[in-house]
Amino acid sequence: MKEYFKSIPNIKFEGAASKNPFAFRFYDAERVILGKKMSEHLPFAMAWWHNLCATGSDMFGRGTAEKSFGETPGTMQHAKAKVDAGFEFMRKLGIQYFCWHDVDLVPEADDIKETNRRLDEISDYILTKMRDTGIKCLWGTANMFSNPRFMNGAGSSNSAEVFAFAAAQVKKALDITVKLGGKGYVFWGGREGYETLLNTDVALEQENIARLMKMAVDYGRSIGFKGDFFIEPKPKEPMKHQYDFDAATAIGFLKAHNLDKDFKMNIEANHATLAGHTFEHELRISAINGMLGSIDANQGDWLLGWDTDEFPYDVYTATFAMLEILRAGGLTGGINFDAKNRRPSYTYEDMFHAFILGMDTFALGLINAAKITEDGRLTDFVNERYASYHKTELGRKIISGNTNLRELAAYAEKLGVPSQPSSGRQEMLQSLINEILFG
Ligand code: XUL
Ligand code: CO
Repeated sequence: MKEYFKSIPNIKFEGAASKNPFAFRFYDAERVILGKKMSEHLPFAMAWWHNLCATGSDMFGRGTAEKSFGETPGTMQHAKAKVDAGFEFMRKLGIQYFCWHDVDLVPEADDIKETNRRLDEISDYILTKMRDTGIKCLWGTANMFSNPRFMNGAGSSNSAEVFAFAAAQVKKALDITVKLGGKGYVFWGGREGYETLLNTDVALEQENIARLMKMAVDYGRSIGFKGDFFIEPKPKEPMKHQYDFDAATAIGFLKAHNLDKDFKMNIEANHATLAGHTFEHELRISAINGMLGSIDANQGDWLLGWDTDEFPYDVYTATFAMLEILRAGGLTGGINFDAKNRRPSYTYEDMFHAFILGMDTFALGLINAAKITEDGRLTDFVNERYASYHKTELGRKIISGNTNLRELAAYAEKLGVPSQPSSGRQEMLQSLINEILFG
């Protein structure tokens, strides 16, 4: 079997003092934290598209990275070489899962029947690799945004024929997800949005997206898919207005269309920041609705307004994200690096450095979040801050729904003036975090 990343060894944990750029300093798969192995807390996944397909091309220039893996792009030999390279890559890093779009796996043919035949062939091949390595499929999805037919969206297209092609792609992507034993199936609404209301029937578009999702649930369950469906919210890019703006919007949409029992959120960090939220905000909103499923781990750039999909480096963000994940009792999905190397970092070595950075950043996030959890002072503070709802008769009446405006108005009049709410102590708490992290 050909070795693609010959110069790169298996990446091992060597500890914080290691100066070896091909070792983990913080990610120690076997280390037990809060009763679970790091590898269980952090089910890392490789995104097929960024890692095996993308070459760094942008609207100003061609790709810089060589991803032919010795074969001609656009052929099934190339598709198979990507499988071989991908499994070698994941094995060397100890990554347990992968995620894909249909057209990441095979070159799309002009006729959908031929594309589907190619998907059958490549998934047979991937299955043999999965059996050999124990590496699993986290989720699959259909790319319903690249082909020109999806210029006006997929479920939200103005064309019923395009809707039918979107349905055909979802059906096939579900077949392959089930065949590969995927834990989830993702809907990222790439072009499910609009540019101008002047030409758009928003109500019909949104209802049609829900119809497509309902058909996916019905079909998926009929072929034995027991995993979660995920919506991956993003407010804009490529469309100006995207319907799945953020977690709150997507959850409201799912509830309005009775889809909330089958769907959870796949929260991407850079999408959160595009929506004007922190990553942890999106995780919290998903978790309190019982819909925290999976995450796309990456980060944006505070100075740029688009989806830069950088590998996670910001340890504070990873810490607060892992705190939310621990609070929620973990993810039903995993941690997919929907992230790409910067264009000038174009070598095979850089692909490994990027994953080492991302995995170590999340390992640090987990270690820190466990310290904050075990310390307990933050939780105690929040509990105390809301004590009036739990420790007084008035508060208990409000949260149990056993009072009304008349009674509360009488209470307020009797009191005349409420006592001052307690201080939020934000700066003290921020110091506390630094003390726990660096003290
Ligand atoms: C695009 C994005 C997608 C989804 C899957 O911003 O995040 O790659 O993760 O379609
Ligand atoms: Co993503």
